[in-house]
Amino acid sequence: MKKFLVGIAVASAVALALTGCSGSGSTAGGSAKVITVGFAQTGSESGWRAANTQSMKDAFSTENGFKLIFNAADNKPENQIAAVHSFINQGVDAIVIAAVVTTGWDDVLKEAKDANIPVILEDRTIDADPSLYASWIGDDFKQEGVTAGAWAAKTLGTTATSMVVLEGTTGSAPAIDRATGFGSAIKGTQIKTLDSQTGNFTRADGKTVMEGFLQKYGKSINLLFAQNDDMGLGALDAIKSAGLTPGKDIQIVAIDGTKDGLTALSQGDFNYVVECNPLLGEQVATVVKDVIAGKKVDKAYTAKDGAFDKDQATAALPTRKY
Ligand code: GZL
Repeated sequence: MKKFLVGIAVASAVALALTGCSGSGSTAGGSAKVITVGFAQTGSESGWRAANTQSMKDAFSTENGFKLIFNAADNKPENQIAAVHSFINQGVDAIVIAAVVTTGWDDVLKEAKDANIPVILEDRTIDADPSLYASWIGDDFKQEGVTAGAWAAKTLGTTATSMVVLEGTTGSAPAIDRATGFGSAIKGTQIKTLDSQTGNFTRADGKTVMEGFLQKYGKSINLLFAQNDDMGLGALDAIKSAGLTPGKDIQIVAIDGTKDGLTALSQGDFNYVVECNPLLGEQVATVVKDVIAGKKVDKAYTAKDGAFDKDQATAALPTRKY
C-alpha cells in the first residue's frame, strides 16, 4: 500500500498535465484525447465532502484533459448504483466512486468490467471482489480511529469515563473502521461507552442525537467521540443549550480536520482533532490517466493524515486549505 504526499502528487500531476504526455494516446495535432469520467460522489453531507468534491472537480478539469460527469447521490446507495449504471450506458472512459456504503457493489461493477470501463475508488472502500476495481485512493480510517482513541486513553483512560459516540453513515467504511480503531485503542481503559448512534456525518443529525444523549444521560457524559467534525459541531449547540461547557464538562474528540473543526479546537470547544485529508483529486486523476494509458497502478494509495491539539490547530488555521 503506497502512502502519498499530496504535494508530490500535485507536482507530478501538474508536470504530466503541462507536458500533455499523459492520457489515452493522442489525437491529431498531438493533443491528448479527452478522457470522459463519471464520478459518483456520496452527496454534500459535510464540510469534508465539500472540500473533496472541489478537489476532484479541480483535478478533473478540461484543462487537465478530462470531461467530468458528476453525480451526487444525496447519501442514498440506490442513487449511486443508478448513477454508475448511467455512466456505463453513456460509455464513459472511466468511473470513479466514493461509496456511501461498503456493500451492494458487485453486480454493477461486474457490468462495468464487462463493458471494459475501469473503476477507481476514491475516499471510501467497499466490500467487493478487488478484481472489479483498478485502485483505491483515500485515507486510513482505522488508523484515524486508533489515533483518536489513543488520545482519549492517554487523557481520560485512568479515570472512570462515560463516553457517547456520534457514528458516521451506517454501513460506511469510515464509520466501521473508525469505530474499530478507536475501540482497540481504549481497550483496557476506564472509558465506557454509554451510547453510540449514527448522526449521518451531518451537523443537523449530530445536534439531534446529542440532544437525545443529554436528555437520557445528562451530566454523566464526560466524553464525546464524534466520527467527523460536522457531527461534533452540531453537538456543540446541544451541549451549550443544556447549560454545559464543551471541552470542559464534556471533552470532545473528532475526525476530519476541517477549518471549522480546527476553529472549535482552537477556541477550546473541541479537545483533539484527527485529520482525514480530502484533497485526493490530483492523485485520483493521475491514477485514472495511468489506467487509461494501460500503465500499472498500485491497488491502494493512502493519504498522509496528521492530528491536532489546541495549539497545533491555532498554528495551522491561517494557512488551512479546507
Ligand atoms: C472520510 C469521509 C467521511 C468524512 C465525513 O474519508 O468519507 O465522509 O469523515 C464525510 O466528513 O461525510
